[in-house]
Amino acid sequence: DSKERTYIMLKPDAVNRRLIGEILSRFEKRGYNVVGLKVLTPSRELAEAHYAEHKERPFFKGLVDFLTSGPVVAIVIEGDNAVATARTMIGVTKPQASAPGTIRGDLSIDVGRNIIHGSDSVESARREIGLWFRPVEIVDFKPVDHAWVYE
Ligand code: DAT
Ligand code: MG
Repeated sequence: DSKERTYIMLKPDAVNRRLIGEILSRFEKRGYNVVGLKVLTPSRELAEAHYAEHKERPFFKGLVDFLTSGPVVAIVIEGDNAVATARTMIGVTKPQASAPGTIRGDLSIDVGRNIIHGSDSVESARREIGLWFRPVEIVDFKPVDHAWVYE
């Protein structure tokens, strides 16, 4: 399914460190399409809704403080197996356990500054895209090189 979508978010550390282009280019070069993209500083309500599954965890407040501290880049990526492949490209939650070659493994050190979010399942992706984007903010398009990326 070359139309699978995932929600990717560059956190305030990535934006402040001017890593937007570096990170976005990895998905683009791989062959994934950017079909939604915006910069915003999320409200507390939005950040808490995004991380609702972690609301009882000790790091929740710090996580929400961090996410609301500065701009994030909200992104919808589309392509075959986008959810799982993006997670592989991102690495694991702890940057020091993330392999070199992954985004976190190449560009971050600390779990609280791990620079990027990626949806963990197709269900989460649907929920998160709905939280961060209105339908009109996501485009339906097929790049002209489609046949050079997919057999
Ligand atoms: P992921 O972002 O890899 O999906 P997660 O959903 O378990 O990881 O946690 C969401 C974010 O919360 C994670 O990117 C960074 C932060 N976090 C997770 N575990 C943490 C911990 N033990 N200490 C501090 N922050 C943590
Ligand atoms: Mg997660």
